Amino acid sequence: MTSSHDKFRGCILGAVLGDVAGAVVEAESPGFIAKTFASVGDILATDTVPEFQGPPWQVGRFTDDTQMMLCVAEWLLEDDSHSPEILLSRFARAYEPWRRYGTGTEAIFRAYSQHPRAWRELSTVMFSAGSYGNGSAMRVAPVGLAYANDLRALISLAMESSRTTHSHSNAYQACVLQSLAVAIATKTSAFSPDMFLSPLRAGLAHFADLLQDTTRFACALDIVEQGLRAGLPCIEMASMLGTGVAAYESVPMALYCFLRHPESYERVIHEAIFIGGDTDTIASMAGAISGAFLGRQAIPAQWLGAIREQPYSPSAIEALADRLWAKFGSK
Ligand code: R7I
Ligand code: MG
Ligand code: MG
Repeated sequence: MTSSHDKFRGCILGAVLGDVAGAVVEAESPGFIAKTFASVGDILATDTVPEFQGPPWQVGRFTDDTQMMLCVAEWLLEDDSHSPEILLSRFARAYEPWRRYGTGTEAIFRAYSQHPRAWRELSTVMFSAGSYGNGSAMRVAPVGLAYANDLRALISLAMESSRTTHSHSNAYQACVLQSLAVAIATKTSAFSPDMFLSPLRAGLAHFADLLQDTTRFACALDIVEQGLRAGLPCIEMASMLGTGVAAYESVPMALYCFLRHPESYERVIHEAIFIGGDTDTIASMAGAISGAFLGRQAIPAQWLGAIREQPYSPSAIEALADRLWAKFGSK
């Protein structure tokens, strides 16, 4: 049986690697990706790819998904008050524009540097009801690891981690679904789709009780369940669920990639990337769940060797996962 220690490592490394591999083809179509690359190994063996603006993208670098997820992990470790403002200040300090942040999120970081005391209001600078982009769900995995055994704390922390940049109800719901999926994967080694889908529906019911509209995610979970029953491939589900940056598309899509291939991290990442669209983010979220379920040993060493980052080398990322496990692993 996979140890919880290995699951913590698998989750964080699995998310980072999904981002690193998916970043190479972010926003490309499935046709282009299939024509250009034969496999994830092939993607990771590439040196650079042209960037829409600016210098070429160096394969092996991670994007905003990982940069902010590492901030969430450090925040959980170092700020016991779990203040959203402290998290926002971490995001803003770590912000590097070339990591391809969402436009709304960038606008908030810029506004925060000018008006730090107005941090509570900044989440609506670009979208008046708050963003429903996937930018908060893609960074929430550490909350699922840390509060796997405390549902109330998980919901509260998932929302607090979203609030400063993504205050739309769909973003909150997405964060709870993604962190819950990670939590369930962390706690179990057995598998059935219902072991995931039932608690996720219960998580959504929490928001329905608050009179929030949960229709988008409730429908998406129904489609996920039907797709699994019919054994539909991820590429076919992509046209039903969507692969865009809206959280209500990419979060259910990532979940499907994992639930369809629970036995293989490699397969999950392959599917999450070759469906096209928001590939870094779907692969990162699917990779977090799959890594938490299968553990670090399921992640190919050769893939990890393709990560080219400092100071967050694979061993430094693993050390961060170890610190999370030391603090939260027995809770
Ligand atoms: O969610 P966010 O941080 O972006 C994350 C994505 C991931 O794919 C990353 O890998 C990175 O590439 O970017 O950034 P936001 O700008 O908050 O949201 C992303 C996009 O969702 C926005 O640019 C809009 O296109 C759309 N969006 C909305 N559109 C209309 N009305 C989000 N919220 C709204 C809205 O309320
Ligand atoms: Mg990204
Ligand atoms: Mg993305």
